[in-house]
Amino acid sequence: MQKTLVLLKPDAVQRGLVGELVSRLERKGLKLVGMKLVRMDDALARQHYAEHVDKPFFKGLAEFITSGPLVAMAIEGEDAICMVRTLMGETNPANAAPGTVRGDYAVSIGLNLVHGSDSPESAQRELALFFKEDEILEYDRATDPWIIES
Ligand code: DAT
Ligand code: MG
Repeated sequence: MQKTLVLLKPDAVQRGLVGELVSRLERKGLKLVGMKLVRMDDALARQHYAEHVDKPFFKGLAEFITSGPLVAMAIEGEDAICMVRTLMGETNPANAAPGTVRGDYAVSIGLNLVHGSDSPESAQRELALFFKEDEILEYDRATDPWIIES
């Protein structure tokens, strides 16, 4: 089992797509183990996007990501990191396949609706930026209709 951080970015909240995007993760069978509405500030943006701080697009990225509330989620599942990235689609919506979030709903590389951690190390680091330990709940396998115990 893996945990990963998913952000429904300010454009998703503003466009009223939160329900639809949460629904896509739920229908896939991924488990929601933490969720909150967050307004990122500059300091958090620099920490979260540490790998991009020196890139030319960082200023715009930071302005966008701090521009309004976003939904932060802790998502759990087998291969959750890769599954979320596949559901999101390519970073540039021009290359994102139909059926993915970015393929279906986005036209701009900046306003691309979702974030998903890209490795187990990033997931651990990023989850800690948005959630205290006790804000991520233990997932109850006993009630999971996707799991057949023999
Ligand atoms: P991803 O969000 O798919 O992990 P990333 O980590 O490379 O992509 O970049 C983080 C975010 O930064 C991305 O969602 C949108 C923005 N971004 C990336 N490359 C960009 C570019 N060339 N121009 C503008 N924004 C960019
Ligand atoms: Mg990334």
